[in-house]
Amino acid sequence: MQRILVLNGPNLNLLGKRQPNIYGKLTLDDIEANCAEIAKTLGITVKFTQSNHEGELIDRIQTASENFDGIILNAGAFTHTSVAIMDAIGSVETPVLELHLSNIHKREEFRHNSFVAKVAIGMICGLGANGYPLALQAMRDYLQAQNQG
Ligand code: CA2
Repeated sequence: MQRILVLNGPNLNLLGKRQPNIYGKLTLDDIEANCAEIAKTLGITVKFTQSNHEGELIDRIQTASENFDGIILNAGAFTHTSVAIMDAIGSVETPVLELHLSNIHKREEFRHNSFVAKVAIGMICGLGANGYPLALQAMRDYLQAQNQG
């Protein structure tokens, strides 16, 4: 059974409470509950976490391989600024799939660059909360393919 860590970055704890026009009405707890349901149908285990702190996210990326086979990462605004998170991903074997609720390419210019994208296996963005189950399925399939290869 594949074990997947869903890691959410800064301000994502505010989901559903502010700016629903951009990020939707669901709270992070709602999304976590959806992920737990989907995990059962996908035959995977999922741990869902959030941190507002760059160093904490880095620690979780560095230690993920102790308990997880893959990481789904919505690094929030650190996506566009953090060479340190990029380096952490680059330094581990655990595959990372980048995820965003909004379509970062359709938004302000400063959101178009992603440091995470340079080291991620792929990216899902612009599909709102639906991106989370899609990312879980994509990571499950990626890990399965790796194990067969
Ligand atoms: O679209 C995404 O998932 C983002 O990672 C969300 C980040 C943003 O900085 C990225 O460019 C794209 C922002 C998360 C902040 O979430 C809030 C939710 C509700 C109210 C305020 C912020």
